[in-house]
Amino acid sequence: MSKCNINPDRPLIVGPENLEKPFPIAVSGTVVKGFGRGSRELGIPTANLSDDALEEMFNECDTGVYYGWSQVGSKGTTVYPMVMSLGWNPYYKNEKKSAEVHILHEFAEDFYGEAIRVIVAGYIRPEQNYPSLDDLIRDIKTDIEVAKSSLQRKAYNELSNDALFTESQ
Ligand code: ADP
Ligand code: RBF
Ligand code: MG
Repeated sequence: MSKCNINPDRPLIVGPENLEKPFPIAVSGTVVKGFGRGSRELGIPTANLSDDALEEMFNECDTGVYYGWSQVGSKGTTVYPMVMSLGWNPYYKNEKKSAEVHILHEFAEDFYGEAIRVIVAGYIRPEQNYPSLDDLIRDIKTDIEVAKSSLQRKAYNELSNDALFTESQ
């Protein structure tokens, strides 16, 4: 899938210049097994968050697609941009809510069971149903470009240095 195949009707920068409540939201958990639907084969693997991390999110957030920063493993390691899907995945008619994080980095190996920390910086769009898998993928590719552009703004970029990613509890 080429990077050019993004939805031209969608803006690449979303949300205000400075963060507004309830953002930023810090979430910590571990990476659990998802449905194994082969999102990896689509080039979009998603680290599924454990239920404890999920609860933190659901108390404050509507379902939908979010963007921000994420770190896997120990504190002090590299922090990468991420996009997150929170909800029911209407395309797949899930019966359980989930939070799935696609990190914008090529990892050499899987990291099931590892600690994951996320700072949610903003909201991109509601969850949608799609006539085809290609349409879903196209919108996710667009979400990725939206996250990259939107995180370049100063207030959003600074979040990658947040204490969540550096300080031990
Ligand atoms: P599952 O249904 O078990 O979540 P996926 O196909 O969504 O399976 O793959 C997710 C797994 O892929 C993650 O748990 C993680 O171990 C691995 N992974 C590799 N690269 C990434 C990435 N860039 N973002 C998220 N997960 C990744
Ligand atoms: N699933 C949907 O059914 N509708 C969506 O609008 C949707 N948006 C997503 C956006 C992003 C950024 C990501 C990473 C996933 C999204 N998904 C959506 C979830 C997708 O269906 C899921 O990753 C696969 O089910 C594999 O687990
Ligand atoms: Mg997944």
